[in-house]
Amino acid sequence: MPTVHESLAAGLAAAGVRTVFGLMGSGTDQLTRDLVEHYGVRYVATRHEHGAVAMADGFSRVSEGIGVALVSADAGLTNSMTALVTARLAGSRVLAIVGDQASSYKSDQTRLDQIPLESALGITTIPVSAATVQRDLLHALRELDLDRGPVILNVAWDVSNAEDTGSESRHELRPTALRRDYGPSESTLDDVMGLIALARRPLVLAGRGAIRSAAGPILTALARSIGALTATTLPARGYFADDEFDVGVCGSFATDDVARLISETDLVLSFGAGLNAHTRGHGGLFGRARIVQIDLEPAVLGRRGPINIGVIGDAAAVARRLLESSTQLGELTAEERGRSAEGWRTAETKHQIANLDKWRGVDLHTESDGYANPYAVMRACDELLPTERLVAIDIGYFMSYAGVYLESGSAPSMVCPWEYGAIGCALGPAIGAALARPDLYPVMIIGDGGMAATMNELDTVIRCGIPMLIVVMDDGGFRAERELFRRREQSFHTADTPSPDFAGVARALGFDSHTVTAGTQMREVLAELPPDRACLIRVMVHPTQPNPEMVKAMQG
Ligand SMILES: Cc1ncc(C[n+]2csc(CCOP(=O)(O)OP(=O)(O)O)c2C)c(N)n1
Ligand SMILES: [Mg+2]
Repeated sequence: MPTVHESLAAGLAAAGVRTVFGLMGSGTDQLTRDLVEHYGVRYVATRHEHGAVAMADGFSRVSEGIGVALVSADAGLTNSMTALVTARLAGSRVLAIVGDQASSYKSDQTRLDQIPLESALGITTIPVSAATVQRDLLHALRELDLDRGPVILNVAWDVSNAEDTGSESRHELRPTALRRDYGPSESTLDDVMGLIALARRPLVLAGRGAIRSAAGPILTALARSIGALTATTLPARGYFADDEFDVGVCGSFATDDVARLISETDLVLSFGAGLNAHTRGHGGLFGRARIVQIDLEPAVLGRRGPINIGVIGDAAAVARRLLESSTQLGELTAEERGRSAEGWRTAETKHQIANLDKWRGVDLHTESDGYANPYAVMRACDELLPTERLVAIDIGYFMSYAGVYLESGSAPSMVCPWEYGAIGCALGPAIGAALARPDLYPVMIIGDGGMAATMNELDTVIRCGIPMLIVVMDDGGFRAERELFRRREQSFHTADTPSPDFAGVARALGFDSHTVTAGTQMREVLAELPPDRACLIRVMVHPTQPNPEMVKAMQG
């Protein structure tokens, strides 16, 4: 009879897991070893459990696969909590296998009662037992397949080492494909078609859920059929790159010209987007447009703001049904429809979109001694880095420089793990995403505060041989906090923390590194950048550099 850890390893391998992230310890060490030694699974050893879960999260955000993290009991769990909550808020397909103490240890006061703690995170928590281990894993995989967010498998170490007493009734572990099997009623779709028929300027908006359901071609066909422009959320950036009627990113990080265009819409068809305040431009972007939100997860519908119709269903499946109905609509004359058949896809709009220039009006030149102009730095990145790139952005005042101005490659290639608002949230996901998508050149934009909070994983970048470019926007402290103090007309020196020499630290860890104090210097450095080596560039940014996009975003 196999042990529980052997059965878990076999089940994970059978489910197609080829990469796991972890920091081993009580409850997960045997499983880690089995996965590597018996199934050839790639084990990414992280320096902190936060990193393990964050990397698994990033891995799942840009790939079809699930992200698997293995962390140990007690402090392994508590160390991973910020990343677990982030994954939960993002609905990421993360399987966290968490060790636990044997039940006989539970009376020891230093031990946590883990199950209530895990459940309190709002995450589906499955305590693995020796009699049900295979069912437990199947249950977890099915939850993940249904996009119900992360799952914790809690494995006490005595259970891990026990015999799998249910193994006699072994059934084949095959992830299900239930998620596309159900859809909305005819009458709901009729209501949506009613709004489409009336709309003069419809907008098809795609979020991560649309990418997950591979809805791209069908959404483009729908947009063409109903005369809609297309747009994406920031994480789905680039999803409609080939459509000449695509306006790009919708939300707080859209340029003013794009925001003006989007605000003319009278119907938003949102596919797999959470429609949070950022996407809605803090309420201002969609004006009085009607909003139809389509999502697999009922709880998402209308959660972040008013909508007119909520449709439960898979993005591609719903789009296909709407496309079928819209074909009939296309047979009506313009008069019968009350608007032209081309809708918003007119020659004039095409011209307007073709002439969008995100750099128009941006001050790329003002620079004080010793400090680089951050817009010039972003422009250098945008123009000189390989275009098929992954872009990860951390949290801070600097974030809109990359959010607005740095394009990413074929979607999904944006990693913005901002759901829990934690500084230092993005390096782990960037590493996980880079390992999931070695075809993309990984670029990480982070502040000095965020870097200091997460730099323990720099070494993981090197050990994994990831040719990542890390750009640290270093303004010697917490610019976002300075901004809040400034608004209250208070002094902000408490938000200043002089940075260490990140370039020197990175060099010691094996990175190429540079310190940049001018936009032109950034261009020179990037022009010489070897694409196959990890590199950290410390960009010195003025401590009170104004950033109108961020001021706007922070007002909301
Ligand atoms: C875990 C955590 N602690 C504190 C904060 C509050 N906070 C938000 S932005 C920020 C500043 C981050 O500094 P840095 O990475 O240098 O970016 P900057 O704002 O300076 O551009 C802080 C401290 C937070 N969001 N998350
Ligand atoms: Mg800073």
